[in-house]
Formats: sequence, C-alpha cells, structure tokens
Amino acid sequence: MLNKVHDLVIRGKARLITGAVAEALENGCAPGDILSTMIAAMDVVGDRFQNGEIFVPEMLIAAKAMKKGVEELKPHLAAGAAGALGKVVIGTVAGDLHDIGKNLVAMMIESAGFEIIDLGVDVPVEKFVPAARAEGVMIVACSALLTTTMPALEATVAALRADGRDYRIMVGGAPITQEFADKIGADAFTADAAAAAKKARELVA
Ligand code: B1M
Repeated sequence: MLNKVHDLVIRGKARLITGAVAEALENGCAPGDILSTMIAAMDVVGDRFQNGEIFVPEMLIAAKAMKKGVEELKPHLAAGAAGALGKVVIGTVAGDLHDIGKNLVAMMIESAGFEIIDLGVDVPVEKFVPAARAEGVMIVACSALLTTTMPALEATVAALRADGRDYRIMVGGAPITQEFADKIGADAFTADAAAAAKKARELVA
C-alpha cells in the first residue's frame, strides 16, 4: 500500500495519488507513515534530479502529486484546533519557490492551536516585517530550501529582529542547521514539521 503511494509520488501521478492515499488509510496505514512515505519519495526525486536523471518539470509534477496526497491526508493529520494560542506568520523566503515543507509546517502548527497567516513563497523582507506587526502574532516562521536562499533567511531574521517586536522567530528547511539558526539569531530551529509544531507551543508556553 505504502509502496504504491511512494511510486505514484515519484512518477508524479497526481490523479491517482488521492485514491492511493485513501486506500492506504482505509487499510489502516497511519497518516504519519503515509506522510513519511511521500517525503521519502520526494527525496528520491531530489536525488534523481541531482544525478541528472530527471529535470525541473519532473520535479514539479512530483511536487503536484505530493500536494494532492497531502490534501487527502490533511484531515487525518490536523486536529483543526481553533487558533487559541495566537497567530503565526509563515512564509518561504525571497528567491525560494519551495512550499511543500512550509505548507506541512503551517498545517502542523495550525493543528497545534495557532492561527496561520501564510505569506506564500518568495516572500521579501518588506512583506514579512509588516505582516509580523499584526496584532496577536506570537511567532514568525521562515522556511528556506536552497543553500542560495540561506542569505535571504539571514536577512529576513535580521530585519524582523531590527523591528524590535515581541514575537519569536522560527526557521527551518533542508539546508538549515541549528548552528546556522544560532548564527543568524533565530529563536528556534526544527528539522521537520512535527517538531516545529511542538516547538511553537513551547515558545509561547
Ligand atoms: Co527544488 N531543489 N529546485 N524544486 N526541490 C531541492 C530543494 C534540491 C535539494 C534538489 C536536489 O538537487 N537534490 C535542490 C537544492 C540544492 C541546494 O540548494 N542545496 C533544488 C534545486 C537546485 C532547485 C532549483 C534551483 C532547480 C533549477 O531550477 N535548476 C529550483 C529553484 C527554484 C526556486 O526556488 N527559486 C528548484 C525548483 C523546484 C520545483 C519548483 C520544481 C519544485 C518545488 C515545488 C513546490 O515546492 N511547490 C522542487 C522540488 C519538488 C524539490 C525537491 C525534489 C522536493 C522538495 C520537497 O517538497 N520536499 C527537493 C529535494 C528534496 O527535498 N529532497 C528540491 C518534501 C518536503 C516535505 O520537505 O521542503 O525539506 P522539505 O520540508 C521539510 C523540512 O525541511 C522541514 O519540514 C519539512 C518536513 O517535515 N521544514 C521546516 C521546511 N520548512 C521548515 C520551516 C520550519 C521548520 C521546519 O520552521 C519555520
């Protein structure tokens, strides 16, 4: 069952993935395992891209399939709490178009009890800072997936810090490490979406 999900994401079969995820759920597969399977499939896609076996269009259709699968999975992953813990502004930094991981982080943080203000992808500092000034913003969460957009993450954190408001800044994304997060002055780094939700709750506790 999970093999099928894995295979369909890699092959970018967006039309078939919904049924495969539903089938896996019906057969008792845990939603978290289905999600891990899809993430692992995206790793295979990334490796194939790196090795020159596939190109950007194939990566894009795999991403579409992954998004469809996540949509199907969402009601089973997110408990849908009411935003009682405050607002979280989230976005992928300037120059970076990757949003699957950011969307997962948003979904998990939302289900942990926050209201999400999602700024999308390729978010410039000029958009992050005013959004973070909104009333009730407790956390600003920034995602970066490319080594080339790590400087944009650093600039975003610096601008948010310079704004001097009382919110916490969380960072993450594949190339980001705790060391880098410390260096740029973020309040928290987590490696995945589940840990991000847990950390968000800790930050406002
Ligand atoms: Co791109 N891409 N991509 N890509 N892409 C990667 C990231 C890459 C590793 C592939 C590779 O070469 N192996 C590589 C980056 C190399 C590097 O910088 N070191 C790469 C490249 C090079 C590029 C382009 C430059 C390719 C080109 O044009 N030549 C280009 C850049 C475009 C741009 O952004 N300006 C590009 C484009 C694309 C697509 C648009 C085609 C597509 C994105 C579609 C979309 O997102 N809507 C795409 C895809 C799909 C990938 C891979 C294959 C999959 C990304 C993904 O969704 N992973 C990726 C390889 C890989 O990741 N294995 C790759 C699944 C997702 C769940 O994981 O996003 O890591 P991730 O999120 C994780 C954690 O990182 C963490 O939680 C999530 C899981 O729980 N996390 C956070 C994320 N944000 C967080 C924030 C937090 C905390 C945790 O707190 C705030």
